Amino acid sequence: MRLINNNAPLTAEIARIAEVAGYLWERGWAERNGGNISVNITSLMYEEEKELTSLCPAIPLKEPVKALAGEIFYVTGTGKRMRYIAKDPFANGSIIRISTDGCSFEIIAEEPVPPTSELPSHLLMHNYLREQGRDNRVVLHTHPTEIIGLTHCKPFLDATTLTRTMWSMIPECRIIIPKGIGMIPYEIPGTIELAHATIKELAKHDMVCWEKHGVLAVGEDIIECFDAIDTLNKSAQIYLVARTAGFEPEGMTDKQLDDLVPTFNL
Ligand code: 2HA
Ligand code: ZN
Repeated sequence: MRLINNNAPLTAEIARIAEVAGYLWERGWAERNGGNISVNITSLMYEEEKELTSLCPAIPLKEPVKALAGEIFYVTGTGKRMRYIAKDPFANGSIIRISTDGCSFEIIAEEPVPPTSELPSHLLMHNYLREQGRDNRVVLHTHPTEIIGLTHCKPFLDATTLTRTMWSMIPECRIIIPKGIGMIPYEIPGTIELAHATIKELAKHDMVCWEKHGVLAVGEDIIECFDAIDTLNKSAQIYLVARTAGFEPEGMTDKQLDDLVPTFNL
């Protein structure tokens, strides 16, 4: 054990990450090693923990993340399955520290588990959000079945159409996802191109769909990120269940949606 075992806030945060990994598996959104998670845990680390020596040589980053210099993240491991992360987050993920020049990272605990292939993308997103002064700690990527299904339907590749239709299925979707949903045309998974396209959309949204691939959400809290994706997927399920039953769902009216704005301070 490299971490100090009486660090209750850190232990609780890792337990919340494991809890969400379990939900992703239970929801059927995490086939094989689908999905990945990174959480900024710098503020939860004891000073001695922040100084831990590296478990492996520093790993260079193709694009520097200067706004994250010295910051510490829990990240899920490459090829690791959510169902196992849920049971043992330290055998299936690791704690990394960004170098002081933002050009590389080191694995400092608990075991030298190589991070997700999407880590450079996650870090670019954390870096961008930090530069914007947004209070972001979490990047969560997963494969929600019904939402991915909708991205196979041309009209929903238009973010405005997707957002309007999903909002109008249930009031909660309008309330929980007030900034709407961005849409990224298909890109190869794990590429920097996908990361840059996502970052553009994060200027306006906290959640983006990746065509024929999945969803990425950012936020302050991992449970809230999960809840937002869960709410969006619920809307997608309602839309599809109506279509399966043979009718086009009516959807809430513009007025019904607009009336939620003052009521819930959206
Ligand atoms: O981590 O989901 O997008 C596996 C993936 C890549
Ligand atoms: Zn994916």
